[in-house]
Amino acid sequence: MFMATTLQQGEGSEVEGEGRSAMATQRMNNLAVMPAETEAKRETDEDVSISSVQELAESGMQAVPARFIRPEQELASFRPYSSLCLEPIPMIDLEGLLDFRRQFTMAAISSACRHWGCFQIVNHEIPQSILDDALGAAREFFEMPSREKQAHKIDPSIPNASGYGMQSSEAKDKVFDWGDVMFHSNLDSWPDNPATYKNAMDAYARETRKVLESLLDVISKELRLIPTYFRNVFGEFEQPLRVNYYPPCPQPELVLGLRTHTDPLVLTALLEDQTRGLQVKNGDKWIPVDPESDALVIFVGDQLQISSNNQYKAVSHRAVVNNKKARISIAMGLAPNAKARIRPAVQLVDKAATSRYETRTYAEVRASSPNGVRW
Ligand SMILES: O=C(O)CCC(=O)C(=O)O
Repeated sequence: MFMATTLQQGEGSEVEGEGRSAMATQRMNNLAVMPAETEAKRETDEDVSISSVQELAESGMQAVPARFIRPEQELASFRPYSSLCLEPIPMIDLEGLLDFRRQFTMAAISSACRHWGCFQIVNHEIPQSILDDALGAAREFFEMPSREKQAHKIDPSIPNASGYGMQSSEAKDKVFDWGDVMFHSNLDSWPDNPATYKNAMDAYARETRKVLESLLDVISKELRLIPTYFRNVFGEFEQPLRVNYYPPCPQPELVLGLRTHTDPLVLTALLEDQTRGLQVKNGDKWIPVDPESDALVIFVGDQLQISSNNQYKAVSHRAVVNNKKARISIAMGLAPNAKARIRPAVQLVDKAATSRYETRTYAEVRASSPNGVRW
């Protein structure tokens, strides 16, 4: 359970059968190119509209469109590496907060936030059925016919709008990510189909919020702040939720399912199906995170980094894809209230550690730092 294993793009166990769309096949015939032609072709792809990566993937093309191919320098970080020299991200048993291991467990959480900006948790008290139902509803949603999903099409020009679309519909660098997303900006805009979706996501979000709030209390105490410090300064949290779908890709070594980013939030919990894909950055290394069916991955977000005056680090992470099996993940975060004033806690700013940030409202922070991943 605690061992990291090698993640190489292209790994996976089986292909999930999906129908193929003639329209997508036609688009792929128009778009598919070999990597050597990438740069030139990227320009001419500008005006071709693609509305779903899933549809493209189901078309059966053999080469990914140039628009999806990451730049050369980034591709270098995809090279296979051995698991033997990789330390896995910390795994923290939250039951330890309830018994004689409490101090130790609190220190482990704090240390993970300082040195990794992420960790996995088990024994978080969220019933397994709630996790399974959320993943099941997500899968059912993405397995619906395209027109049903497109009924919830996102308008990428509206910041923070909810809806369905490609991961990268707002990517500034014009390289697309190999994935689709159903985004809910604050537990809103639930689709009617599948019928289970709203209840399953609601239950998952409610339970996960409890866990994230109790982690925040621990984090406050470990910074020698009052336990409710962060809840007080961030105001009534918003709860953005991203349901991610990464179809199999014929050339996984050339693309990312989700680009490298930090979350512009306080804390995020990520639930994954049993397919590998998440990688986190530690120093200059990318570390694969092995999914565990009963675990959640926790990420420190930008606002916690600022409030802790850089004592805790927002972690850079990304999703890679494989050529055999679709992958689903559900990310739920705590976002400060738009009016919350984001600044380092005064208790953490002294002569030795001057404030590294100016004070801004969360609305200002969000408007000024779009990272291409809708949150
Ligand atoms: O799917 C993953 O592994 C990463 C998801 C993520 O980082 C996000 O939704 O912001």
